[in-house]
Amino acid sequence: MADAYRVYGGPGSGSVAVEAAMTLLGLPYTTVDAASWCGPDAKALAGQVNPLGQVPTVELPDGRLMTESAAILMMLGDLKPEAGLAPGPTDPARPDYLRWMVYVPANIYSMFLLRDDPSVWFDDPDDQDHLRERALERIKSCWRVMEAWSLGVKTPWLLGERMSLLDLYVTVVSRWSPRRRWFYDACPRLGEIVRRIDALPELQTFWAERFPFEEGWEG
Ligand SMILES: N[C@@H](CCC(=O)N[C@@H](CS)C(=O)NCC(=O)O)C(=O)O
Repeated sequence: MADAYRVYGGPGSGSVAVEAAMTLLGLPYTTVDAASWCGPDAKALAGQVNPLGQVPTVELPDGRLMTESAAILMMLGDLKPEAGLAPGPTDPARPDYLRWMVYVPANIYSMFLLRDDPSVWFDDPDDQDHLRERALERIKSCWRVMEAWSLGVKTPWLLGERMSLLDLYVTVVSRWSPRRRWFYDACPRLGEIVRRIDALPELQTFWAERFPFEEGWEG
């Protein structure tokens, strides 16, 4: 597919948010399994396209590379304004969109490297366990902050009457630790929104392939 995006990622990874957005926006893409859990060569594959060896990394149709999940999502949303999944520059919802699209990776997604590979910071296993626990506490407190903001939003979706890529992004990231049972309990308003995204008919085939609702998936 000459005009297709190539998404380096993996099932259950941050690439799922990008792939789901492309699915909703009708953008053609192919996937390359490059998340560390996809096999022995995956990390090296990710390293060929991203100096940090991280996914998602996207090769654009013109061959340029793009990293950073939120930046990729915002670029895609702006490419297809007619889809209404991203408030445009003059939309009153734009400040909240930019704020929370950056908040999620800056404060929550970034904590997962501390949990997945604490040896980057500490050699001692006890220190590593401590870092893992503290990172999880930080993730929880950051979700609570977002929940408190969302309680003031009286519309069906986080940014108004229309679903946006922010709702989608939160849906994917909220499937990771501390996982959904905690999330529904601590963040009921966000929980209601992500469950609506989980249930979108147009994403059911996609979820089954890339982030299936398997036994015990909620934690
Ligand atoms: N800031 C990046 C973070 C990406 C990230 O941490 N991806 C994880 C997989 S979900 C990863 O590749 N981890 C392996 C590593 O960091 O070495 C983004 O928002 O896209």
